[in-house]
Amino acid sequence: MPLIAILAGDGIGPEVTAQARRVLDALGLDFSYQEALVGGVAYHQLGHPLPPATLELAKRSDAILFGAVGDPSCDGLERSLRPEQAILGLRKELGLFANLRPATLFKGLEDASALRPEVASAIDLVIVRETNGDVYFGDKGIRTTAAGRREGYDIMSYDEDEVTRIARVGFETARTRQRRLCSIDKANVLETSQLWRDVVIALSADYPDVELTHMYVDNAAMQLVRNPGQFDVIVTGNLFGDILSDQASMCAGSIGMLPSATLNGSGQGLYEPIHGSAPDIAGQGKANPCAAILSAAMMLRHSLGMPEAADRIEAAVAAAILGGARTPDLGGTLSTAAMGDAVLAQIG
Ligand code: GGG
Repeated sequence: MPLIAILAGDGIGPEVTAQARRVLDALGLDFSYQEALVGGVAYHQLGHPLPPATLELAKRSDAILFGAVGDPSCDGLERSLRPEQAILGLRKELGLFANLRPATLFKGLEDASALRPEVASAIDLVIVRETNGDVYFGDKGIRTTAAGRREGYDIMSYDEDEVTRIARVGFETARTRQRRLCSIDKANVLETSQLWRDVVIALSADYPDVELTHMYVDNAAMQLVRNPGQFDVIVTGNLFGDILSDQASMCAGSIGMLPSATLNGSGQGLYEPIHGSAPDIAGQGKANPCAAILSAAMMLRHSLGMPEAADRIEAAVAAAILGGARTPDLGGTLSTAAMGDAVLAQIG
């Protein structure tokens, strides 16, 4: 029986994860679940955002269903103890380097999209974001300059093997879709991006059936809004992918609609909504659980070998949305649990 580690985390994480769990339970399949603390709540109760028992559970699980981390009460802590270090630590410790972030506008959500109506329905893309390198993991600190001023630094780096393995995920993902891959970088300014581009071009020889294009990240941010239909699969680094996927989420109606899968190539994966802990609405039943529910669907497809069950969940979310179910982020009034009910009512 597959073991699912439930790491609900902070803020709205437990609320949305609970709805994903209800939907999984309704499928009538056999899973075993184990829960552990992560993020700010883990720091407060156990002294570390990623306690050893949580990491140990994550390592032996078949898949991790993750909520969100982030807690304003931890703002003054040194960086290694901040809640966000839990998700970075899990990605590094488990080698989870490929973060797939699909952004699609569900039918019925056209009004919620931040895009102009004539282009809104065209958004249907996957962002493949690298999550083991870049400025998130490079040497960093605050030092004193010769002039006596404090200077912060975060080193951006990728080696060619790291670029090759994420680019390969990009090409392979494109092969499951429309065979168009756009690699996003800042190669006109950054050395890291020049290497990135060279490596992606070299790898493209293995994928003659995939159309490869390149775009600077600033242009990509603009093109995403101007003409989202030009994108099929985007492959990019950790920082650019983090930013562009939040932007893409508003094109798809709400950050509450975007799920993600982070994979390490072994079959194991971590599944989480792309949104954070949203402390401003935590505990109020206002959060949209769709991204968490859709993350559970990605888990069934990518880690648990249950694509039909994944299809059932995705179809149920689509039907609930088409039927008018809306949480406040989508302009509606449903509570988190009521949105979960609306999805459950559609599970066939
Ligand atoms: N569920 C996503 C989440 O908790 N995000 C908080 C965060 O700090 N994420 C950092 C990242 O995605 O790189």
